[in-house]
Amino acid sequence: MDLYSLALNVLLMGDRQSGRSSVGNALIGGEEFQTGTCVPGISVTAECQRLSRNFQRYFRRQGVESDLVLSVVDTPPLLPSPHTVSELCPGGVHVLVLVLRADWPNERTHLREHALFGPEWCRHALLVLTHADHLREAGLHPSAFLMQANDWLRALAEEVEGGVFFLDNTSNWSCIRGRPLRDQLLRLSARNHHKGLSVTESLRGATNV
Ligand SMILES: Nc1nc2c(ncn2[C@@H]2O[C@H](COP(=O)(O)OP(=O)(O)OP(=O)(O)O)[C@@H](O)[C@H]2O)c(=O)[nH]1
Ligand SMILES: [Mg+2]
Repeated sequence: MDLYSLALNVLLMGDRQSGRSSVGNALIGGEEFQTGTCVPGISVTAECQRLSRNFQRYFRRQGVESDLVLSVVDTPPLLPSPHTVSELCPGGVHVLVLVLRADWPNERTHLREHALFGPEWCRHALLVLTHADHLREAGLHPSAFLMQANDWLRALAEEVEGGVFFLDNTSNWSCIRGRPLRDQLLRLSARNHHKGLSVTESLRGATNV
């Protein structure tokens, strides 16, 4: 029987301590990206790291079972260089996962995806709000949270084509919550016909932006 394989590159981006590495672990289904609280001003993740996993017979494509080979690139809080992105994501970035903390809604972020990818970035992006357990503790439903959110966060939530996903890591979410997030990623990538997002032409070869 024929078996297809689909390889997707996922780039995590977000501020210091936003929960990027935890989201990476949920996606890959393990604890391989190092997570933890850091001394003020220094991130646990100091350089880009790429981890891959093959999910066998993960979905059906045109009626045929297909493997999903997911490569996740974790990043430090600074915008990765165009060179690094091109090197770690050959074939482009299929999905850009923007990670924010739901319990720090006043924090303006350093997210500057457009600087790397140009205006196309939002067609490949989805927003993950971590620390959703704090919302639950405050008795706030995710939809109510978004309605009350700052203008920039509401605008961002509407701009990203992949939608918004709430996560908390207080339960066994790596395995439980990883699957729906992977499925959401897969749907978004399919809408883009699994075409990768490339670093803006003008930035190719540059070492910094
Ligand atoms: N309560 C709670 N804690 C979380 C959640 N997600 C992550 N954390 C914790 O927050 C801390 C930071 O998480 P990381 O995944 O390391 O965040 P990061 O963005 O990779 O951090 P740096 O690499 O240091 O910038 C860790 O102690 C996590 O266990 C969540 O949803 N709820
Ligand atoms: Mg990290």
